[in-house]
Amino acid sequence: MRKKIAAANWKMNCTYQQGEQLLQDILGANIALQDHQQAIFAVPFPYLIMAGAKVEGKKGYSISAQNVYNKKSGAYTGEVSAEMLKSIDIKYCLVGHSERREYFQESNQALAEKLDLLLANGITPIFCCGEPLEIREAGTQNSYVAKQLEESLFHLSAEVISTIVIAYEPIWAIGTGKTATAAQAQEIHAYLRSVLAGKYGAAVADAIPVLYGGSVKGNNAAELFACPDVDGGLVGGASLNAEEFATIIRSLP
Ligand code: G2H
Repeated sequence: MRKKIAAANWKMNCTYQQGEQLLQDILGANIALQDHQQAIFAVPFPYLIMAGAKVEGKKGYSISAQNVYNKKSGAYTGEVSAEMLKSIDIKYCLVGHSERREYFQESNQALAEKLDLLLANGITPIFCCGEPLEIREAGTQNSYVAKQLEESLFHLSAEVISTIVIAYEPIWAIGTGKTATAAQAQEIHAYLRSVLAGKYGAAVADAIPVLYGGSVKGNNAAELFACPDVDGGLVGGASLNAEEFATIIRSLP
């Protein structure tokens, strides 16, 4: 069975103390995860070690970075490398969130480099893709996201790509309160899987979890996660509320 994942993306929110409390409250709910279920917290860099200590020994709970630099090491003031993340035992890292693509001009090529560095360091990338509103309105979202996959992922071998996680996040649904309907999510997730199958074969495509992101809440998670090609969610706003994120974790099939 494919992994089912509830991933919190705190973005640039919470002080250290608030973050510590939030984690404590969610973990305090003691939600037992099955072997195929994962709860992941993508927290700001300064909180990674604290968060790692909090989830230590808790089955199915892991910590993710929100970003990594696309160079190995060197004179890049202010940046964080994959090797640094590995050295503090970080298991996951978001790559190419739409906010990074938009505000920091991250190209598909630069994202491919980030993926390679993470994978070389044993960190699982959560690769984000998704179209802006004008592309959805023009009806060309399929080719738009297919290009994102092709340019950032398709240099990977079948064996390696089977280990990553993909998050589909329609930009028009991020933080806007507009969620893609379960039917819209299922349709494009199935399409993404068909693109992966076209390149790597059905077995590889079937192994890759594809999360949905964009205004996932406690009250819509179960319906979205019930779609056959939706393997959980990447959750922003609603992950900042312990009760709501606990509900989202409990909604994992
Ligand atoms: C999409 C999502 C989490 P939100 O960015 O990555 O945010 O749930 O606030 O729409």
